[in-house]
Amino acid sequence: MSENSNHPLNILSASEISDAVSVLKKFNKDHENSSFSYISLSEPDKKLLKDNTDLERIVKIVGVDQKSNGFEAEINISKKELLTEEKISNKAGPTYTLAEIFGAIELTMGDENYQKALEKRGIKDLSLVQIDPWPGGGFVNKNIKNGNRALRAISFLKDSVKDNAYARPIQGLIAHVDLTEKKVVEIEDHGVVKVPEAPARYDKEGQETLRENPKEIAITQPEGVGFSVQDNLISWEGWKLRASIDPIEGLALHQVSLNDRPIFYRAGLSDMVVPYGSSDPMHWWKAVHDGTEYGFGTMTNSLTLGCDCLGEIYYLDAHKLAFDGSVETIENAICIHEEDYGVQWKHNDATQMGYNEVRRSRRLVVSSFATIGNYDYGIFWYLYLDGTIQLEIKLTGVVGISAYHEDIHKSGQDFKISSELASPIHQHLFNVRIDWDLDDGENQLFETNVEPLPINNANPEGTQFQAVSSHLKKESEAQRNIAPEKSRTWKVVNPNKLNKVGSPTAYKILYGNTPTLLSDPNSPPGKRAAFAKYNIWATPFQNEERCGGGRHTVMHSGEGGLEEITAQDRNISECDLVTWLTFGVTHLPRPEDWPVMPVEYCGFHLIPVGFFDQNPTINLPPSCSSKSKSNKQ
Ligand SMILES: [Cu+2]
Repeated sequence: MSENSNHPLNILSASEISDAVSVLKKFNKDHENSSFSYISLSEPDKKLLKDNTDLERIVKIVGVDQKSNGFEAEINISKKELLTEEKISNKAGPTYTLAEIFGAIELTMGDENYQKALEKRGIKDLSLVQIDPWPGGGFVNKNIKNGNRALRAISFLKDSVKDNAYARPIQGLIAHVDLTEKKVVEIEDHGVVKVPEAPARYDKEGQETLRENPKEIAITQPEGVGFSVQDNLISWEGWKLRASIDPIEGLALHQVSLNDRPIFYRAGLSDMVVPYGSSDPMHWWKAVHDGTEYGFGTMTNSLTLGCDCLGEIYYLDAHKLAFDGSVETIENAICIHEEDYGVQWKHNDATQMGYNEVRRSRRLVVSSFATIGNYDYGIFWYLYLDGTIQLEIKLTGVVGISAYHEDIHKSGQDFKISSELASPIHQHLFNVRIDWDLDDGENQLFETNVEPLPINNANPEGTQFQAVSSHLKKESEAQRNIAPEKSRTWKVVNPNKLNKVGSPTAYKILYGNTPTLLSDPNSPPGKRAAFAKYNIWATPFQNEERCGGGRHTVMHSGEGGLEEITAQDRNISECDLVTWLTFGVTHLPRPEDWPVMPVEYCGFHLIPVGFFDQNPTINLPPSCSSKSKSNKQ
């Protein structure tokens, strides 16, 4: 990627990040000892950007100072000026920095009472103990002073350096770490449960035998790939979009258009929560916001060619601000490639022998992976030839785990996944914010339900049903859940652009089966993750409204999220529309999820409805690959 290209939405370069930090430290010497969690482009006003691509680059840096106070600074890197610097309220603090996470591990490891609790369990070799710090889920230990930042540390035991420590949870032991005071304030000990013994390695060397290698599938594109990339601008089959990595949201898409018709301006993960539903003392309090508390972008992986990504791949690197103010490059952070996707359309004319028209579908994949603690999440955006856009989240990694004990664990809340281990019931709920720009204008939101018609003279046999659409005109009307029995969908409409049949152009939001939040609305997770109460919310665009659970969520009790954002009940009847889509998985762990979980999927589709006048792939030429072989040839 060239360093000097200047589109306002280009990915931040390494030199821009180091320049920004230098400017910040030059204007405020106190930041020599600050630790950082976030840098991102302050994206320019989208109206300004429409007619002007030569704009100054402004970034936002977030972190915590030496006294654990959060700060947020805006820096003009084009002019090397510090524009603003504000303290972040300690009621709702910024994302944990890696310095705090490592600090919590170190403080726990060095705590005498923690070491004594380990000794009670027969554990003396600290080098084999793995400590995982967790946010408190909105529950604050009584010994943590109001306004201080904190983490809880739980522990696991390895039998060697390369071992999977999650096989041996150290049950009943939680260290409460006050990050502001830099000390362990309590060792919570619920009693000794035998540490499980069986190993659960998932690497090659950890398996007794490996099955025979399946036959190779080689994906080659001898004529080259069908897409082109310039900086972070991707073009493919009429689609144009930009991709970037935001420290909190992870992979974000910008200015998505098809045949020069805008669809949405920006889409990214606004928040995410993993509430646990078990009564086990190791888990009941967990409800981590993996985005705003840890950061999908900060935890993004470098992808490996041929392993993570198969075929003809184009990679984009991302640069992040490390906790110490240096720049880290995540090589191969975003993977771009094409995939064959089976049949796009087909008809076999039964009246004419041999008249068989078939066209193949393909999709462009823009993806990334982030590892947050024991879980790994793939963010996969797919663009299809027929105008469909799909977001798929891939969930994998290692499930939360406890040493099984019949007095602690309850069927229905804790699932035995091996003879020694139980894994608690929990949810993974994602919220994606989409800033629509459908057909370049103001948009409306409709809900469609399909309902049976009453039996009467017009419907004497009760065979009839109909689609009933209603215009959602206020924020309060647009807080809705899926209803599979009514085939419920929502439609984003441009009322000022009509298609050939005279209806406004539109895209519909189509979910699969997806849960909403199960925590009580008055519980800390219920308040902090209120965004997950509804599958859809809608708001009129406001630049600062980016996070469904509030801009900063560390130690907060529910301020600033979608409930507060929509409390004014603003008019959305025709506006610069933003939808907030909640979806996810309620996870009942199974033996097959151990020792590492096969990928589980969730997400949604955005499908054109009258955006085109007919099947937009009708003009696809037939392509019957001569390289395919069968048992007959
Ligand atoms: Cu899970």
